[in-house]
Amino acid sequence: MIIKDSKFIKSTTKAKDFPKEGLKEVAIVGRSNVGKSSIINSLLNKKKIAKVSSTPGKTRTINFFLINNSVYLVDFPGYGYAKISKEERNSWKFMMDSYFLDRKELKKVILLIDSRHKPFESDLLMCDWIKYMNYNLSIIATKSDKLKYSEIKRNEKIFKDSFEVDDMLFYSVLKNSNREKLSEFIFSGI
Ligand SMILES: Nc1nc2c(ncn2[C@@H]2O[C@H](COP(=O)(O)OP(=O)(O)OP(=O)(O)O)[C@@H](O)[C@H]2O)c(=O)[nH]1
Ligand SMILES: [Mg+2]
Repeated sequence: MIIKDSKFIKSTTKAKDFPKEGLKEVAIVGRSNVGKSSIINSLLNKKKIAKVSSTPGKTRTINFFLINNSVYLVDFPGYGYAKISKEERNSWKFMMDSYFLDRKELKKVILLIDSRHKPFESDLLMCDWIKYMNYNLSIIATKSDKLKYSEIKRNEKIFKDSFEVDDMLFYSVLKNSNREKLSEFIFSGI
């Protein structure tokens, strides 16, 4: 898909505020700090459309971005952040459930994982949860600028085996050179 137009529509934590036009949606999920908001900025070629921070826990709401007036890209708060209270964890889970448990508009989930690390238990759980709900799932391994080509190849095999997902892309927002490929990857099949 060629992105001609993109705009931020809304941030919310409540199901009653989710868009109601019935447009297709693609969700971006992953651990805190893995690079969800950064990859949205890179994809849309806008430096600050999604808020980025080097401190985990930057995104606290569900954020809807409208692409070409036809598809919503949805940015979520991350998980796996250690310094979080029980109440915050519960409210995160409540927010995730309110969106994911019955979202007909959701055509695909993109799970972001850190290309440098072995799969985290929380990532494997998220992967299982998405599959259990029967959503289409693809994986993007972020921050690939930190790895050598041989390390990418090695980790790709580990990730494909652990997550049992074939559809996988390594990406770096610093290199930013594969934006067309990223767009194709994110929106294919929806
Ligand atoms: N080297 C490198 N750093 C990256 C890349 N993508 C993101 N980062 C950095 O990772 C940090 C976290 O990025 P965010 O996009 O805010 O991460 P997030 O997943 O949205 O985090 P939460 O909103 O807390 O869930 C920032 O310091 C980014 O600059 C990448 O491809 N390469
Ligand atoms: Mg974020």
